[in-house]
Amino acid sequence: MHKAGFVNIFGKPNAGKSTLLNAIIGEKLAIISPKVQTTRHRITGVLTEPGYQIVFSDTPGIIDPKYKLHEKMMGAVKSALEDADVALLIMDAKDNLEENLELFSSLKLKVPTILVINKMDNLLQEDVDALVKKCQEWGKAKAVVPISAKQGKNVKDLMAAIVNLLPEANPFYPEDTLTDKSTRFFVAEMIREKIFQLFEEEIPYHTTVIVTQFQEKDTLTKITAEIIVTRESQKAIILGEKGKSIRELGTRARQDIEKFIERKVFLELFVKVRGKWRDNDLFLKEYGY
Ligand SMILES: Nc1nc2c(ncn2[C@@H]2O[C@H](COP(=O)(O)OP(=O)(O)OP(=O)(O)O)[C@@H](O)[C@H]2O)c(=O)[nH]1
Ligand SMILES: [Mg+2]
Repeated sequence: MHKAGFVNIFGKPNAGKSTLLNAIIGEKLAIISPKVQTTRHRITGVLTEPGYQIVFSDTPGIIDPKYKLHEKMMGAVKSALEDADVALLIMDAKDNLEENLELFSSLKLKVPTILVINKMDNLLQEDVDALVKKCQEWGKAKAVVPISAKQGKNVKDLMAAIVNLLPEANPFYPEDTLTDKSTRFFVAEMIREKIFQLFEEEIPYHTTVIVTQFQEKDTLTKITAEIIVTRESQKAIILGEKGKSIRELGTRARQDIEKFIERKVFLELFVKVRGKWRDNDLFLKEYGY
């Protein structure tokens, strides 16, 4: 008997969805930051093991849309709600339980769900146990599993609970498949991650990144990317004094990209101002949303 299915991860911003996807797949597919709303796309990661194949989807954190980019992000959540065979409902152990349960109920999922209590490393074991008990009383999840996605703690138990709920099916993808996203996508995301790490306040939220050139040369890969912002003042901040900030950004991003594609990289970054790109359908489409 072979099992296979789509297991989609849902939760509030910052719950640790992307960290969990990476922990399960064992590759850094999804970017991570301490800031909310880091993930903007649905990102799949395929896990193929003897006896089963799981297509995991990381999704953007669930929010009330404030502009069109948010609407696109919630569109990615909606598509994942529709094709899940199993849903992982993940919350930060320190976040408000009632609020999270209300959100999870509002998703009206008809498929089996697992309630995942993440960041258990921030709690004492007795508090984790009490929280698990309360979650079990909720009654809507097939299983409640406390984990630390960051430390990889209990991820094996979570996997066992998932496989238990998987439908019987043949694999969807060849066994060496890792994801459905392109290398260009991951390169743009790695640059975006560094923007989330290096810049404060509104900058990361007003920024997107597109790869405009990706050329494999003999000894290295030449990549050109554009960083799109909404205002000249943001461009000036990203560039920094005498280009200091963008150089730092470029160095950090290049190191990650080199690790990912296992080649030397020459990375060239440009900053462009596109006012209101987040509310403009044409720009959003051009930028991959
Ligand atoms: N202490 C602790 N921190 C964690 C754990 N898992 C994730 N984090 C941290 O929580 C923050 C958010 O993690 P992400 O994986 O980006 O969260 P997300 O749910 O994907 O967030 P969005 O994409 O914004 O919706 C990061 O700073 C992570 O390092 C964990 O198990 N323990
Ligand atoms: Mg994320």
